Amino acid sequence: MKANQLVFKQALNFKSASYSRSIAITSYRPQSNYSAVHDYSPAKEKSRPVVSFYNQSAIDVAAKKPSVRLTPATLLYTGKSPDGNHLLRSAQYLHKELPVRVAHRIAEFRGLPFIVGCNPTILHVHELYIRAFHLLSEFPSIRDMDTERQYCKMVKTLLDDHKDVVTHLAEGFRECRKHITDESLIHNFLDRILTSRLGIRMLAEHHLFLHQDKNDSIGIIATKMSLKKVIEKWVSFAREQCELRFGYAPSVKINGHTGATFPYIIQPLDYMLPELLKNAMRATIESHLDTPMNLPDVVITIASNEVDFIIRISDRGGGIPHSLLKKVFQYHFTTANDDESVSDNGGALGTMIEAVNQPTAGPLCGFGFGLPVSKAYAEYLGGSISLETMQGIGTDVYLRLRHIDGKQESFRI
Ligand code: ADP
Ligand code: K
Ligand code: MG
Repeated sequence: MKANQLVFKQALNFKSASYSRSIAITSYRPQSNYSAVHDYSPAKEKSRPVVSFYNQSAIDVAAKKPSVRLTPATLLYTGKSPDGNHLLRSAQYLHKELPVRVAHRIAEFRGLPFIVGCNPTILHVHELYIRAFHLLSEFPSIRDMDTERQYCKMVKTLLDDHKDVVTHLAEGFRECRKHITDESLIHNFLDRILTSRLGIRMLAEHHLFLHQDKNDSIGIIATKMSLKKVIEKWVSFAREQCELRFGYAPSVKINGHTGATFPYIIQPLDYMLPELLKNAMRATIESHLDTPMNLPDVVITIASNEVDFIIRISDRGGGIPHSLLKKVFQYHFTTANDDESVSDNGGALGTMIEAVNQPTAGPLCGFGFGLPVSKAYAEYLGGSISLETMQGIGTDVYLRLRHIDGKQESFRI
């Protein structure tokens, strides 16, 4: 590592006056990367050290601005115009909004305790955000479709560069949380960065998807989502995971409003449902190890009304002991043994908590992120996750979410 990079890495976490001086002396050379917009090159960009474009004053200015959050209804109704003008307007909104959101996150990284901010994995994510800020804030105004295409290309690359952020945060904080006595500090930081990330990704994907011409969706909004079908997709996935690990899986029954279809955003469900289903199935199997051929069903009940929809997942997996009940929503809390979880790093682990982006594989349990992340996402979407457990029998998990076209205002992304 070059000397100036090292100083930068150390300096990143100081909030003192010497902090800005050390950056100023060693590094900052303002330079726009976009004199020639049309040759945005991800490879060239990535080879630049973060230190070469770190611009704290620009980040400070952006971090002071408020975020402009949109309702899904706004996304839905501004989603189409024959002349393509909606694409320009949507890109212009992102162009203004994304740097602000990223700057807010950078400010939070800087507010972490020194010992946490120094963790190499966390520092890596911090640098990813600084790089993203640079790319997003230096991009020239978007006035024509040519620039808009370049912008999409950059946003796509950024989404890809950031796909493993949740895994990295999980690893980084697992390593350094022993130094932190205040559990809520980590909890609040992770809640905020993960939900903000969900919001940014939904907005970015919405814009990219607006380019596709589909009958059943506008951007990220599935206009006639069948809740039962989405659930069934994740039931198959979770059962496959069980079969891989145990050789068998419990059956699942779905009842209630099984015919319900309504407009909704599938991405967050694609994270929450597999996590909740894996938990129910694992508990079912582990509490019936003596009778593997006679497993009780997992029963899912759907209810949809004018305001919200509710998914109840009931298992007969023995329930959650009194002594653990308070802990299950904590980040990193798990009852999985080390050997059944995080043995191979990049592969299974990488994908388990990345279901939003790569919903194809992942172990049954292990990082202790399933419940807390699902709860944070549900609350971000104006809903909730609650849990009723009957010790000795089983657990009911209620996932409650607001309709985006319901009688009350839904939520803001
Ligand atoms: P992980 O699945 O990686 O352990 P989670 O946050 O999904 O992390 O769950 C945390 C813990 O909560 C699990 O390890 C398990 O002990 C407990 N738990 C979650 N759901 C259930 C359930 N349906 N029945 C029994 N225990 C559960
Ligand atoms: K947990
Ligand atoms: Mg889990």
